[in-house]
Amino acid sequence: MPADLSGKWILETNDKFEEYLKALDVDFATRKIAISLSQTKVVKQDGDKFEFKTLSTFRNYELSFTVGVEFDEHTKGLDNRNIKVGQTYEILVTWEGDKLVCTQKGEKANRAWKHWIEGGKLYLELTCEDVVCIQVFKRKE
Ligand code: VL7
Repeated sequence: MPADLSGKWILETNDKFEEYLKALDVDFATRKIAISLSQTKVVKQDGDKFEFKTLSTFRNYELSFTVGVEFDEHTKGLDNRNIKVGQTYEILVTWEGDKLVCTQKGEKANRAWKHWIEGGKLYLELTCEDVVCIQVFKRKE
């Protein structure tokens, strides 16, 4: 039985976020703004259908998908790359136990994210090349 990630979450800690942005080739000025932001994650989950909203005063990012269904992603307003999520005959947005795992195939090696709930908090692990950023969100009332 997969986890329920639904809700409104606010960023509490953001370990190695600037290193992650560097790995994505985000420029210095944008990095300095990005690391200072409060981020809110709004997750809607209906079975295997997901809607993620990452909100901030600077930029917002929205992504909708169904687990097991291939889609392309354009990280518009973030690092502006085209990413293919999934590969023929392979499902790359999956549940690995209670972790929701997304592998983002594109120009950048080893790019992925994972979400899970631990101790009532929402975790997001963002990976690019050899950098692993861990974001922890608490429930926003
Ligand atoms: C993860 C990382 C940042 C450039 C602006 C920063 C604005 C607020 O992939 C993400 O979420 C997934 C998993 O929850 C669902 O879409 C977004 C945060 C952004 C890349 C690149 C910095 C410019 C931050 C949007």
